[in-house]
Amino acid sequence: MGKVIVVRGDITQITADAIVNAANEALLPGGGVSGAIHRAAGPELAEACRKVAPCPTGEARLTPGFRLPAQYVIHAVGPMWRGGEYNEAVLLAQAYRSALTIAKEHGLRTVAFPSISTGIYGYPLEEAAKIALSILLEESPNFEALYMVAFDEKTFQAYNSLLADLTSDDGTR
Ligand code: AR6
Repeated sequence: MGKVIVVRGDITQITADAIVNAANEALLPGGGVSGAIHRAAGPELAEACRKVAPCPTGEARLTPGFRLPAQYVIHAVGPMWRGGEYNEAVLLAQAYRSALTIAKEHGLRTVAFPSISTGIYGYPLEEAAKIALSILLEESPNFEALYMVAFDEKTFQAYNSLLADLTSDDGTR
């Protein structure tokens, strides 16, 4: 059975079969983790994105990783937070599931995620973490390892303590 591992760091430095990008529907470089991934991968990434764009919210697209240590980038589009009554939770879950479906289709064994939608898109961290980790735990048997890469301490703590709660076997969950 595969593992879900929360790490603190910069996803552009992670060696995995694929890293996931928190992308926008146009698959344009943008800011946040997407900007960082495009800078590290080089200009070929924007060109590859152009060929597979657009990507509706909740879906994902695969490109090579170019100059990244990761072989592939899976571009997943999470929802913009608009107060919680616009299907945000369903769309966020779909973004994670779509990324993992593409990974399985390509036989990828290790995939690293950023915290999709909780930066520029404003999704509340704790709620997003519950959705993300429940899907990663459910899908982990299909992979060698799934990583959640937290860029800042607050995100790291939120995912780490929730993962501990969700995987404790003392019967309290
Ligand atoms: N490694 C890992 N996580 C990172 C990194 C990094 N190098 N840099 C930032 N994060 P965001 P969103 C974290 O805003 O909310 C872009 O312009 C960040 O701290 O990147 O889904 C896209 O093009 C946060 O925890 O993505 C879209 O237009 C998490 O990554 C829009 O922003 C996600 O924050 C998507 O917004």
